Amino acid sequence: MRGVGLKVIASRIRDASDVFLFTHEFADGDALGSMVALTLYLQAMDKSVHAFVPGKIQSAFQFLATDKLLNTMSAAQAAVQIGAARVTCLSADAADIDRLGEWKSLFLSGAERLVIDHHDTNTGFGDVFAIDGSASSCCEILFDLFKTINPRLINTRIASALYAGLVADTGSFQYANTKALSLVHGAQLIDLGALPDEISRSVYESKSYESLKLVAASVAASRLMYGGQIVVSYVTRSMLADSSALDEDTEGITDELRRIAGTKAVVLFKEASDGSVKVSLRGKYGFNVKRIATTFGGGGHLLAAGCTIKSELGEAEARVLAELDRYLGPSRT
Ligand SMILES: [Mn+2]
Repeated sequence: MRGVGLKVIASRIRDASDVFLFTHEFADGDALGSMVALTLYLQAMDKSVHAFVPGKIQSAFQFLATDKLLNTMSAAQAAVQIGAARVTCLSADAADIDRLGEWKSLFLSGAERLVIDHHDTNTGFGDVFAIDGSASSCCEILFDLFKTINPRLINTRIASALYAGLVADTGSFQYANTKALSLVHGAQLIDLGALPDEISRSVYESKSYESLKLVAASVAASRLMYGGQIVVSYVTRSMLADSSALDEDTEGITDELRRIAGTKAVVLFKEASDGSVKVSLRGKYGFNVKRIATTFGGGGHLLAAGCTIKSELGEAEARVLAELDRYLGPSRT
């Protein structure tokens, strides 16, 4: 654990009366599970709490009541409240401040800024931070935090949100970040009422037909490179339009591509609506993709990382491949 540790974060939260919560753009299961769990837990502590999630919230997590609990306050209302009261801002699961998207300046205007994260690349933004790169998910850290504050406040809904984040970030306890402790935490959350079958169904079997068509298009467009070690694929604006899919529907594509035997890494180039290219990287067999993401100002974990390149798709691909050449040699076929 880098930073202040959970006891200090716990005492800052106890002292707060108004809390604004923040997480990263394209919020995944861990990000949304963290926001829902924190909202419910802080409500149970009788805090005034509002969560600000950038962009649109993916529908797969509606079973956690994301529509009722998150993004309930407008930017204008938030600005009024943060000007009138002492508001503690807490970011969870965001590796750097730019990932807070449109809510970055709101986070910065808080009276106090706390950061909880499990991304090794997090350099510790905010006034006080607790970063545990060995935790599988931010939800695992929050579970410890809630136990530190008062374990009796962890009800079934909070346990379900934490379990959802744990399942999402470990790929159902399959990825290398799955520690013995992750399974212990999973078991404890089931004891507290989380339903593993219901949550897995919601996380993995509640995709829109459009998102599946987008996965199919991206698999069809993929290329095996570097002697089959790397699979590269794309999500272009026209692929999104053709499948009637949304930007957030790109979630499952890397999971599908990483299933190919013999591949060490997946590189997915996604054309964003603002003209930049979002690059998602997934490694296997210990292939470090974080070093590639950080070269382009991104971050993440050893085996799951990402970055944004402000250029058109062809140039972004050329730059990332040039970086891969350094590790895999110049033969791209
Ligand atoms: Mn996470």
